[in-house]
Amino acid sequence: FTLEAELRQAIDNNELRLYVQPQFDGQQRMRGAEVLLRWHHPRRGLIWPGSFVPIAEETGLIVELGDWVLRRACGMLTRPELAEGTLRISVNVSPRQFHHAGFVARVRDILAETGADPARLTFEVTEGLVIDKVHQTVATMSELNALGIHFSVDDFGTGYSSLAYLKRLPIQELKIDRSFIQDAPSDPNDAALVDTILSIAAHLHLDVVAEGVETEAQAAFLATRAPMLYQGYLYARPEPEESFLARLRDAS
Ligand code: G
Ligand code: G
Ligand code: MN
Ligand code: NA
Repeated sequence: FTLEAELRQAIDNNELRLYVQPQFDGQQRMRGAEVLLRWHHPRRGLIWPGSFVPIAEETGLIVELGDWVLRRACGMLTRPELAEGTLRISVNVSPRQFHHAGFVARVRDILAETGADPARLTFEVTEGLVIDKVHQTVATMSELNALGIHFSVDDFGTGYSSLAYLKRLPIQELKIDRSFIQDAPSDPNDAALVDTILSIAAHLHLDVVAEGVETEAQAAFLATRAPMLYQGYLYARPEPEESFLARLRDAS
């Protein structure tokens, strides 16, 4: 069996799991969470998305996989622990999934099916989404924006998007890639890059999430800069959906 053949079966065999990693504001209040896919393989054990999302992208399986993730994330939003609150749920959307014909229609179907509030959803996309497809990207994003869905640029600063594209895209948030966060407290070059990203975000009126915050020194550095959300092992690791919901019950 190849991983590809097994991945085709993984949804039907109920082997995929939704993990959830919270995002906090500067006052340690939880404001949102990112859902992250994991594959509980019967023989290989827990497989991280880095090992199978690229295969899903290449084979087109990402469309079905992406639908599954979105349906589960929307289902989670309607659970009592989340339904009444204001927490945002961020879902990763890959380029092939985004540009697949009928993406907007399927998002509408999943919203209708689950009853989730689209105004609580953020789609995380990467800069590669735009390559050769500016008009299509803007059009699709605008349709989803009209439903209330926000867009966040994931891994910001590591791709090839120009600032001209950034200005034209109807996005609401930038996620600072963890490679910049890592050494920002000690490396003046990384500190300058973080400040540059924060300046772009401020000028374009975008929210900011710092990802991969692992140390107090990184958090302290960021706290002196600008208001933003913090996501990383320092605060919480990605955890199974049920323990995330239990965390919300404990907090209330
Ligand atoms: O959890 P890990 O570090 O292995 O994640 C690796 C990559 O997989 C990240 O870039 C993340 O965006 C991506 N990823 C995680 N979950 C999903 C998902 O549900 N859909 C897509 N398209 N990518 C995902
Ligand atoms: O590319 P994307 O941002 O979607 O991927 C998020 C990935 O980063 C997830 O796989 C998650 O497990 C991982 N992650 C989250 N917080 C941290 C952290 O503090 N340190 C590291 N090294 N990885 C993290
Ligand atoms: Mn992400
Ligand atoms: Na990222």
